[in-house]
Amino acid sequence: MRYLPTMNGVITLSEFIINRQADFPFASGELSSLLRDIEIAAKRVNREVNKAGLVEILGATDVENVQGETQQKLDVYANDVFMQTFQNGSEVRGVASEENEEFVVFDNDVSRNSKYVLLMDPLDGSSNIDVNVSIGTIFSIYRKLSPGDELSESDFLQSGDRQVAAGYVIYGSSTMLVYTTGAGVNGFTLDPSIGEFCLSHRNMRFPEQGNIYSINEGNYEAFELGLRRYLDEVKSRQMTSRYIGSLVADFHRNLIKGGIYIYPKTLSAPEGKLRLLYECNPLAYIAEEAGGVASDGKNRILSAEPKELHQRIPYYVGSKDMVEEVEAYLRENEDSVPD
Ligand code: P6P
Repeated sequence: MRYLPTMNGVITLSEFIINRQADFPFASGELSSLLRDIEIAAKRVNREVNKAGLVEILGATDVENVQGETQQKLDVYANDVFMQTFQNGSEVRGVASEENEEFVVFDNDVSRNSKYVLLMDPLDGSSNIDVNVSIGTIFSIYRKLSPGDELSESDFLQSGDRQVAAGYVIYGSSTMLVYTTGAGVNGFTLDPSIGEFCLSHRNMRFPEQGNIYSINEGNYEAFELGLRRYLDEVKSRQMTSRYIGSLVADFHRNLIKGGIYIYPKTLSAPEGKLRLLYECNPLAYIAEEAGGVASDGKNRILSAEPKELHQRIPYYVGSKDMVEEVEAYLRENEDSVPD
């Protein structure tokens, strides 16, 4: 007799990945295995992030971990956890991380034949840890381009359109993993009672319109004229300003409620602050898969041709109508002399 579920069961991330793999008949399971490696590392980082406040309080006594090592700064710790997991998992040939100047190559026998590379910001917004504000991990996965077991920087300098998967983990009031492989965006919430990420937000969509704008208005005077006029306009409509200072947290809230996140160029930082490869591209992939838009104020983020690993780019991401409206303000004022 065929089993017929008697209740709407909980679907774990692992089950979801396996079910989805069936949708890709030629999938060899490596990407599924890599996504599960990310899940394992996220659980380990989550455990330490949740203690961070305690460590901070105890920080004066030089907290040591069980190996007798001095407690590392959490963003370096997170980087180590992900790197160790990827090395053990052997599903990526190499990783480029915000925490490492150069990309890292995994040279064990299995990794040598891996066909993927990964880029990540292991713990974005980590300056917020000691004030207990949500932080996040951001990751982006590409197929390796170099032949055989060779690997070069060009394998990491691919446009965002070529990503095979991307996602983020948000360590907040709950811990969530949100990702896409190009067939929509799904969110999984960690259930600590069973230690599993469980499907909680199926087929996430950016509301086309929103009422929230996220930007550091402390830099208002340094913004270009079109952006200042846009901000003046949204204030006149009494829209809601929400800026956490943690990209993943602002992006996640806007994805659910509708809104726009802006980190623009300024006179002193003409390329803005955020990194193209491991912050803007993965979230842009998620945004577009969820019906949103991501641009540098003029051009689509996912079309940008990277020149170096840690390059920055101005960033406008969120609800379609909101990004398109601010782009119009920028276009109409791009040649104007500032007020
Ligand atoms: P500012 C965190 O350092 C970060 O990269 C993003 O997570 C955040 O949105 C932004 O920088 C905050 O930067 O200059 O407004 O403090």
